[in-house]
Amino acid sequence: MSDQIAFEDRADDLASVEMMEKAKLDCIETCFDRYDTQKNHCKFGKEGTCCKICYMGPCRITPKSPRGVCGADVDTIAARNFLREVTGGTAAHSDHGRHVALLLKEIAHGKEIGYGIKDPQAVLEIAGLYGLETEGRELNDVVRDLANIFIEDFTSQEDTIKTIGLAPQKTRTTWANLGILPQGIDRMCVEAMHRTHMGVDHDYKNLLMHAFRQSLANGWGGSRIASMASDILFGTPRALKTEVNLGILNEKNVNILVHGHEPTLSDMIAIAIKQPDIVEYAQAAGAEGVTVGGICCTANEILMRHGIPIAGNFLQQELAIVTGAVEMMIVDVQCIMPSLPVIAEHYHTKIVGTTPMAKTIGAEHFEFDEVHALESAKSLVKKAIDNFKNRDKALVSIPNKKESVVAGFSVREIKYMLGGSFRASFRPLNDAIIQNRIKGVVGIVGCNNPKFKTDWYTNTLVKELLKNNVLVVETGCCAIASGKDGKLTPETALEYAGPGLKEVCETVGMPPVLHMGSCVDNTRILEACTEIVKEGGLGDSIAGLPAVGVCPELMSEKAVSISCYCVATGIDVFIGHPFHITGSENVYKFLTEEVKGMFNAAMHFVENPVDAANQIVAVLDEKREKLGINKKYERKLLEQKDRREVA
Ligand code: SF4
Ligand code: MSK
Repeated sequence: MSDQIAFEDRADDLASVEMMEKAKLDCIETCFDRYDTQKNHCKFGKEGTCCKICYMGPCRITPKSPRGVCGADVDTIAARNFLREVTGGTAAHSDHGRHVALLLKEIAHGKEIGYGIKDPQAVLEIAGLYGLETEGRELNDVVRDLANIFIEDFTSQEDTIKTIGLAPQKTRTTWANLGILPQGIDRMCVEAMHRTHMGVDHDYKNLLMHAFRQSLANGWGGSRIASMASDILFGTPRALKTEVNLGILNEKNVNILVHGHEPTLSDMIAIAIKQPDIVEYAQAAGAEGVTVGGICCTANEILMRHGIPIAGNFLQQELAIVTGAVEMMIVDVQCIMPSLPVIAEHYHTKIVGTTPMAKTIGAEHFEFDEVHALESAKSLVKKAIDNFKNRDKALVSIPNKKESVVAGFSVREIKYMLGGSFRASFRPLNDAIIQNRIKGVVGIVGCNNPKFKTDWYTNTLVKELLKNNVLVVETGCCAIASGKDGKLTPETALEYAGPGLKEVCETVGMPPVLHMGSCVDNTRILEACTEIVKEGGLGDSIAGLPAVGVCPELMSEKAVSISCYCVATGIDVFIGHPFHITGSENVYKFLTEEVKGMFNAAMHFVENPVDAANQIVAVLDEKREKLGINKKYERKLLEQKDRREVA
């Protein structure tokens, strides 16, 4: 076990530091220790210059051997590797979307199942986006039409996916002119695997353009479908208050953690723990009650809809078990570390997998019965309660650290915050941007990564941006980071906001950092950008908006796909460390410079968050300049006469 790096330099939040110290005392190896043993990363892998696509290789590109056995050069190899990463990301997000869409279809077809339509208003709103007739129709018929559209977006062979039609017209025209409007999501992924097979597409630019095309099938396809179908089934999020960090675990309660991405079972668990018979069952087992907390994006899903507290983000999944106070961790798909059962063995925690397509050695498998969903969820909760008696009190130590958060900012909720139910709209936000009270909007999204001091980049960047009157929107593990750092309560965050931003937030009653959901919910940010364009006064394309995306601690392939669809949509993306492409000057140049000519946006790799903030502000100013709105905002105290004129 390594003690080369001080624990305080490993994570920005003290709960994690405390649990790293406990892990060391308990002789537990975590990802931070394993990172130390892995950190002399292979140069070829890091730079994207290793190819193992065929069995004449693997080939590694060096100055002495500039081509693989087949003749592929470094540009082809780096671009093929990159496209395969984007494919992994697109597939993960979109398959998640497919599962929710299929569930929606089953419900619409009347299959007896333990779920229903929770948000009929969302059905009508979303049907309207697709131009579906709703007047005088049964809700179920409309849902069936929507489910069919969603599913066809996966299978369409020749037609462009319909969901892309939700983007502004000018943005779509850009894609059409570049020939990157995507057909079916499945086809886009299969085509990527075909094109990167040995001996197919060798032109790095052609490969990279497919990466953008395919990523659009994610951001304006699979992910968007996941968010919409989830809103229909589980409810469109509304602002609510809860807590975040490991301190949400309760020593007197049975503690259950839900971890992963799909909301289907976790949503039902959130309902199950409130049932009186479950509370009685827990009390009979000697506990005071049951606490459910979330890890990663499942956490964000049930936080946004049920106010269930968040125990932690990606790098806290192992540390949560180290508290010794977790009876059960229920996992589904994505971002689950295979080490969990190994760590759980040292305590009493049961790791339970719930989906046949994602199994982990050492985890128990639970077959969730969607037909009797609530009963099934209750039976799993009871198993966790039964495990309470096995807890070793001597091993329990829960950090006394948690923060309040306000979350749940769907686009509908932002509109409501801005204009109330009578005049719900983006107008006040557009006006504030035009008047330069708000310089622009920055989305900070994505994971954390033990290569960095956990969450430090996000936390530093948020402070810098708020100071510069930038409205911050967040999803995924970055949103959890800000929650832990106390930036998701209106009061604390406003302390950091510049005068213009502060004025707007105070007037509207909105925090300057908005938690918009899980990593598939990045599409809510695209949806918000679309609303801003529709509202008027800031150009006719997302590419012209003063908006930027940031992925501070790039970890997963999903983040690579997200970065691509943001750039293709015209949003510059800042990333805390480079993709595995640095071995190819041409690929690097294409993604960081040349794409700007096509999308009016590019990738930027900036390792220091203060430098990133300065460069982001420069990008926002440049976009404001082009819109002709880059004037200094003068705060003017109105006299009675002026007020009458305004009225
Ligand atoms: Fe080597 Fe070419 Fe095979 Fe890649 S595809 S492993 S570069 S021979
Ligand atoms: S969970 S993809 S570590 S955001 Fe969505 Fe967090 Fe990234 Fe997983």
